[in-house]
Amino acid sequence: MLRIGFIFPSSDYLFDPFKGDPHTHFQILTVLESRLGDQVDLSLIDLRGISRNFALYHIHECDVYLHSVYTLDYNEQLSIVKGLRERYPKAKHIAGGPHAVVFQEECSKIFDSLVIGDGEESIILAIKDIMNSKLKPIYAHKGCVDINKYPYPLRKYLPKATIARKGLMTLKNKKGYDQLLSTTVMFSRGCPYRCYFCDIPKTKEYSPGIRFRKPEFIEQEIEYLKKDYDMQGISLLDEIGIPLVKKEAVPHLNAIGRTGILWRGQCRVDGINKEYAKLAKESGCITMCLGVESVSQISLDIINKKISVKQAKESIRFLKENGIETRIYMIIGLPGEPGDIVEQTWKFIKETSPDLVYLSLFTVRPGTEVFNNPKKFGIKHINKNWKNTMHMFSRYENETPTLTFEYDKQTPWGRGFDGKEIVSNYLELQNRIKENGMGPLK
Ligand code: B12
Ligand code: SF4
Repeated sequence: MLRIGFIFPSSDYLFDPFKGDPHTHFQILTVLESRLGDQVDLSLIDLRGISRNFALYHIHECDVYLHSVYTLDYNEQLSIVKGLRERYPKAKHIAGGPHAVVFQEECSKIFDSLVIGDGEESIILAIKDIMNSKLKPIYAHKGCVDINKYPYPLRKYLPKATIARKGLMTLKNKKGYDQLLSTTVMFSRGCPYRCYFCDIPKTKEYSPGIRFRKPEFIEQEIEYLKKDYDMQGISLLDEIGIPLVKKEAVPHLNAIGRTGILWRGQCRVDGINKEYAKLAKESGCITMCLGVESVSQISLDIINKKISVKQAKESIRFLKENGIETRIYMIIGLPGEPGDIVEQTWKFIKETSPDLVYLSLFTVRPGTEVFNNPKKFGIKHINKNWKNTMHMFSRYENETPTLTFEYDKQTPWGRGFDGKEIVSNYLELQNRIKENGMGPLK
């Protein structure tokens, strides 16, 4: 029996790594189990909460280790592979994930094999090849797999207490929701848009577009979570929380609604209209987060967001009218921002009155259009120290953020802000948001 361990790194840069779940790992392990059954012994090696220095003590011997490489985890994963090679020299290491897709050459020197693009079929091939001592250096799957062909991702690879937990459904305006047993879910794969700051375009070269789980499978998965884990709430991590076409959106929401579960989600501002807001509420939605990103239409256009500030205002209104707690994601430091971005952003927040505002500082991530063509965005320098490419709001309570790039003095849209101005704009807004009780909930 081949022992396969999928390692989930410490994620020690996150405020609370247990807010999320290892969905890639659940999916790949479930597929391996359904296709290779008793030929494999599978485990999810969860290093969250464990100090990087002691990680190796928590990793048991396997014949194959799997790694999903994110930029912020890359250095940790390098040191884990190095340590494991010393300890278990015969074990093979297979990697996939966003960082491996962008830096294939570099990653090929570290891992024995790379899985690029959708991994379901490639991992079966790779494991069969290992069984026949014929592992190839790369398994690239061009085109999309049909995600409805595979069983829903099983959670049994982690203890029950890690899966069903409290604190994910907390509301700002209503008490008691923090006590609901809940988890995160993913009902889609991919995104059809091409925002220039977003880190999935390279992945899209392999698997373009967006795919949703069929309504009946969504229902089955939620029923499984209710039955085996007593789940009362789910947090949808899909970036496009509601399918883009009406004939898919309505059955999708109805399927969630039939299960009677409470849910929270996120979507683009053009993903909500009057009808969807009402349907979402009826299907159990208690809070929705919208990607407003910026109140500068020029910035939105430069980053190819393909939304308008007017749409953002309307969507916030539709959600609030339906009693859905409304949260917005915003970014400060984007190309094209006007000199009075702080005042314009504050005016927008006061006027639309969202319940919470998650404000991030713009970070340039590898694989994005901005990273690949900085000149086009008036950027003269990008810092490639990956550990700074972190833009989470909860980090800056006791730490002053640093920018990971520098604008030219003169940019295609006028004067470029210097780093200090951008950080000061960010902190000023962050303070106002906090003082007005609109900051992220703890
Ligand atoms: C859900 C999600 C999460 C979840 C689950 C993450 C996970 N590791 O499973 C949580 C909330 C934990 C999370 C956390 C973070 N995330 Co996240 N996340 C996503 C999201 C929305 C979907 C990923 C997912 O689980 N999809 C479902 C699975 C089944 O599909 P998949 O991951 O694409 O994997 C398939 C293939 O890519 C391939 N594959 C991938 N890896 C591997 C590995 C092996 C061995 C094999 C065989 C195959 C394989 O096979 C899978 C099946 O086809 C993506 C955006 C996106 N649309 O892809 C961002 C995304 C991956 N996250 C991102 C980031 C930045 C983060 C954070 C660092 C957040 C932050 N604070 O800044 C943390 C990192 C924590 C961590 N250590 O994982 C970036 C990654 C950028 C980068 N270059 O690293 C993305 C691309 C978002 C973005 N647009 O910027 N995330
Ligand atoms: S920012 Fe959102 S809408 Fe834009 S490409 Fe990324 S996931 Fe898609």
